[in-house]
Order: sequence, then C-alpha cells, then structure tokens
Amino acid sequence: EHKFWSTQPVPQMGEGPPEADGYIEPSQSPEEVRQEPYPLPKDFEWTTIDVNDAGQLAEVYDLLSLNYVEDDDATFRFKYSAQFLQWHVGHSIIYRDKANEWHLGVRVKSNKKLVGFISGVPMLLRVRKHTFMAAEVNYLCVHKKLRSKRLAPVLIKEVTRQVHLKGIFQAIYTGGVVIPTPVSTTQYQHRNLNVAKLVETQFSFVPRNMTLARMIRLNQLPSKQELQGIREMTEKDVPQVAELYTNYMQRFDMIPIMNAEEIKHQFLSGGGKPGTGNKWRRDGQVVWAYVVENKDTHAITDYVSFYSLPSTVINNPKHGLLEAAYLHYYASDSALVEHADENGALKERLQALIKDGLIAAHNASFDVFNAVTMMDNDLFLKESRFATGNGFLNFYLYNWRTAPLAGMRAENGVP
Ligand code: YNC
Ligand code: MG
Repeated sequence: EHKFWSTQPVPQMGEGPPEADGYIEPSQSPEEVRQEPYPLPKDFEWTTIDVNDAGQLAEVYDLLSLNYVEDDDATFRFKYSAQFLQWHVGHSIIYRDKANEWHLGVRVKSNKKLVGFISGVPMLLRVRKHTFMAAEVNYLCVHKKLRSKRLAPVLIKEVTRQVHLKGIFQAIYTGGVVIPTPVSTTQYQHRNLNVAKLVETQFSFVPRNMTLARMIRLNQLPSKQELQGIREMTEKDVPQVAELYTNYMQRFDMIPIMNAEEIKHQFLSGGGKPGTGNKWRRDGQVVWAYVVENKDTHAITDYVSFYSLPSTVINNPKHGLLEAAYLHYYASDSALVEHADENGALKERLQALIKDGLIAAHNASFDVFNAVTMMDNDLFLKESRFATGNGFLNFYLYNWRTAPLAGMRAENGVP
C-alpha cells in the first residue's frame, strides 16, 4: 500500500509495541553512506538553499505561500512569513552549522524556477530514557503542478542522505497525513479571539443554540494581563527560563533538550523590530514570550510563548489573511512540587498563565489562538474556551522504535 514508506526504517502499521526502545537500522560510517545525490527526473536539478540569503529565502517563501499545506476543504493555506522560515530553519546557532546542506530545493533546469523544497534542523531529542541527535524535518513541498509524480520520496531520500552524511540517523517530523506509523496523534484546538472575522471566513460557525453576539461576549478578554509580575521576556531571563524548561519538561516523554543558547533562539530571536503601530506587536515579529517574575525573590516562576503563523484565506471577498497565534513553550514551577497533578494548583496556575497569553495575542490583533492536545494542555484547554478542530497533527520518528506516546505525557510524571 505504501510503496515508499514500506521500504523505510519506520515501524510498519500493525507491528505492535516493541520489546525495547531503539533504532531500526544501525548507523553507518561516513564511507558507508551513499556518496552521490539521488537522481531527479531529467528536467530538474538539486539546489542547496541558503536561507540567510534574502533572494533564496524569498523563493522558498513564494513556493510555500502558494503550494504548502491547506485544510481539507481548501479554505485556508499556511502562509509562513520569511522571518518565520529564517527563524525556524535558518539560524547558524549551536548545531545549526551542520545543516546548510539540509535545506534542499528542486529547480526546473531550463528556467531555474524553484518547485520543490524540504528542510532539516538538527536537534537533541529525548524519547523516554534515550537522548540522541535527530533531524527535525519540515516544509516538504512540491509545486501543485508536479504532484503525484513521486518527487516527494526523492526529496525525503536525499535529505536523509544529507543527514546521514553529518552522522545523524534519526529524525522527527509531523504531518496531517497518516503514514507508517504515528508515535503520537494530537488534535488541533482553537480559541476564538476575533469571533466576527472567524465566522465571516467560515473558520468558525455560530452553533444553533447560540447567537453571534453571545459568542462574541463569551470569548471576550480583558485588555490587561492579570498575573502579578508578568512581563515580556528579555535576554537576562534566559538562564532562568532554561532551568525552568529543563525541570518542567521532565514531565513529558518526547522533548527537545535545549541549553541556554537554544532557549534564547526559541524565545527571543523571532522578536521583530520596534514598529510603528500596536505596542503588542513589533514589525516582523514571529515569537512572543512572557515570563512571570516573583517580586520578592525575582525568580522566574512561569513562562508562556506563542508564534505567529498566518493562513491565506482562499477565495474570500472580504478577508485575505487569517492571523493565527500558536501556543509554543510554556512552564510553571507549580509543576515542580510534590503531588502537583493532584492538588489542583498547577491546573489553576496554567489556566491563569494561558489566559495572559490569550490576552497578549488578542491585543496583538490575532484572530485565533491554536494549540494541540499534548503536554499539559488538557489542564486548561476546556476552561480557556478552546474548541476541538477537525485537523490532526501526527508525530513521527524515523529509525526509532518506541511504544505510542499519549500526548507525550510521561507515565511517571512528577520529576
Ligand atoms: C508527508 N507529508 O505517502 P507512499 S509535513 C511524508 N510526509 O508514499 P508524491 C508523505 N510522506 O505512501 P505528492 C507526505 N505526503 O506511497 C505524502 N507523502 O509510501 C508520501 N503538499 O509522493 C506518500 N507538505 O511525490 C507517498 O506525492 C509519497 O506529489 C507520494 O507530494 C507530497 O513537511 C507533498 O502537505 C507533501 O507539497 C510534497 O503533496 C505534496 O503529493 C505537497 O507522488 C502540500 O509521498 C504541502 C504538504 C507536508 C508537510 C512535512 C514533514 C515531512 C516529513 C517527510 C519525512 C521525513 C523523514 C525523515 C528524513 C530524515 C531521516 C534521517 C535520518
Ligand atoms: Mg510528485
């Protein structure tokens, strides 16, 4: 059934949980890795994309803007900004110098038009008790006119070869599609911020026992954040945020391991430039990050962050763009006490923290705030008025076997 995926070192459908966690095929020495690029059909050629080059970044942006992921009814299409793409795949921090060859494009030989792309970013990943380097593979895209010609498997094989050449043999990736075999399946959740626009773009519908006015009222948010000591994160918070990240993430079974440098990148390097308009949104801002500082001890007790990923509204006469914020990382030191999950304090704290995230996103003119069902999100999604969407996000591991992960929550949660 899966002509390509049945040949790959991934768990095949119906295999059942493994006896032990581990690789599916062993790592190769540099000489064992195939040395020649995989062949493309004759009218096409490989290119390496330098995403720190504005022209090449614009080519990727253009390809994705018109050809990347759409929802099932083709109403919305992800519109990653150039700043987002550069932030996510393009920074030469920590391991990232490895990855220049992991930004792969396919061009039409005759006119050099970019018609295919795939990217990888190196990361340190922990899956249950094992920690290993992996490639985070993303932005696989083939131009709409070249679909169903088996170009995707060639892109995947070539990026795999490039990753192998750097001595890395595992990967993590996500997708709406179901292929062999998800390690975890999560569901999209949406919190309406601009109800009228969401209804006009048919992102949301007014339920039968509801009116638009009532729906607007129910989703209203205060204009000021409420947690005492909440403020925008700055560079001097990085060491404390890194420590809180490390401690809090022990609750989960599949996480990126990040040092201070990586934390700084994840939370602060998508910060944009001081702009003209709204004080809640800087020009080109990709990431928003807030910390809660205890006024007596000055300890950072919580953080919450989200990123901007708009979608094109396809064929709508009134609205061209849906401004969506996506929940990024968050943590609270309320998780670090004994019996945190039973005593209710963590739940209450996360609800307040997420509310302040929603307030920031609303003030920054986002239309909707999205999350998926993972981490501790079940402690606040309902209470914060998120509603289940129709999209799924499946998580996959390449060349690694482990039993299915339910939302990444660790079985023996409290560290
Ligand atoms: C997908 N999303 O099943 P079988 S997510 C993986 N991820 O193979 P063709 C996918 N595989 O089933 P098309 C996939 N979508 O026969 C399709 N496939 O074994 C498989 N869409 O190839 C599919 N971006 O070229 C089938 O299909 C084979 O022309 C068919 O191209 C697919 O980035 C695609 O959704 C997705 O641009 C490029 O539809 C195209 O349809 C497109 O005939 C819109 O391909 C954009 C879109 C995907 C977003 C993402 C994660 C990608 C992960 C790839 C796998 C990485 C593995 C790890 C590599 C490193 C390993 C190390 C070490
Ligand atoms: Mg194709």
